[in-house]
Amino acid sequence: MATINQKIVLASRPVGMVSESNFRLVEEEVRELNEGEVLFRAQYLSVDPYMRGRMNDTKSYADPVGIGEVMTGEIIGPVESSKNPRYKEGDIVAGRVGWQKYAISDGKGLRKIKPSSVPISTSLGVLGMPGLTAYFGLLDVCQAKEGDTVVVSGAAGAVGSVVGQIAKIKGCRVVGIAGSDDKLNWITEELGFDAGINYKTSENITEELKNHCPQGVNCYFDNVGGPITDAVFPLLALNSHIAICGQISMYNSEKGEKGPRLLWNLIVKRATIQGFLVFDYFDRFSEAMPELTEWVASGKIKYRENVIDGLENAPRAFIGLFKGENTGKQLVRIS
Ligand code: NAP
Ligand code: FER
Repeated sequence: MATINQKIVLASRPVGMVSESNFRLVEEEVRELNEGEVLFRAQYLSVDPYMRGRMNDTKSYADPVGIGEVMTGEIIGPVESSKNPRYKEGDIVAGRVGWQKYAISDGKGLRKIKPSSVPISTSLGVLGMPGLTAYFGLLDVCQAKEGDTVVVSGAAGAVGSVVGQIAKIKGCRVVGIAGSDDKLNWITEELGFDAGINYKTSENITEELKNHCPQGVNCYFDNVGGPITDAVFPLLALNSHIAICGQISMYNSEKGEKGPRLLWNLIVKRATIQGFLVFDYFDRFSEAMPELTEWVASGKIKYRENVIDGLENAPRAFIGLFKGENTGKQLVRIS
């Protein structure tokens, strides 16, 4: 009997906030494999904020998703059948093949996941792209070192939660900014952050930060941008480093954003601000992975996954990222 694939395609380009009507579920038969190809099945799909950018008709480091094309994204799961000598049935592989249940690949760009004590889903989160982003953004871009005060926005998300924990391992003081008291409880009580600020209820983020960062902010790891970033700038310490990792507060913005206007703070503090992409560090992933893996296996880095079941619910899971519905890494369990 033919195997039926399900995939989520881009139905229309969002104007402003993305909605479920921008996506469509389609079904098609899985074709026969050609020589050199491998068929694998998705157990989990990762939904990530960057995908919002791919829905726009603008070229960046990658092409936009075309209308009717499968949404871009990474899945992980077992090889079902293989005509590629490097992969055999049952191997667990991860690949950036889109929001779909089954994928055929020529093997290029696939990651084979070694069996280990941690669930395979971690390869899309704390031991995948988000974890590596945290690692290089904090240690390379922010140059965090013992004794530094680190502020991270989006602190209870996939990247931010790992940033704060690596900073603690390195002997930093860590303050996280996030959008609910439950999230703040998690990062302070369970993850060891020194303090947290709820940006949705705070009357004055700068004043609250000032209390938590008496020596100023040596490293600011920015996941969100906008007013939260404005609030951190006046507290930068001398020779501080700012990593621009993400600007999620503006990904759905319809109006042309102005700013930033607070750059004079960087003059006074001789601060360095740098945007970065995790893929810039591809050649160094093998340097980070053993350390991250050891930290997760030993419990020095804890993680949480927000799992929604069913490929058909992937759009809802994705949209939830922009509403703060996830604590930790947002995943879709497909089978
Ligand atoms: P995430 O933090 O797990 O999920 C997104 C979170 O952003 C939400 O849970 C929400 O938490 C927060 N948020 C949403 N809208 C916001 C707003 N208007 N203002 C403030 N916070 C808002 O996502 P992630 O995968 O870890 O990614 C975090 C950031 O890193 C994103 O900006 C992403 O684009 C970026 N990133 C960059 C790279 C790179 O290579 N440069 C790689 C991976 C990720 P609250 O409840 O706290 O609002
Ligand atoms: C992200 C935000 C933006 C990300 C990548 C980008 C991998 C890149 C955007 C672009 O090139 O347009 O979270 O994660």
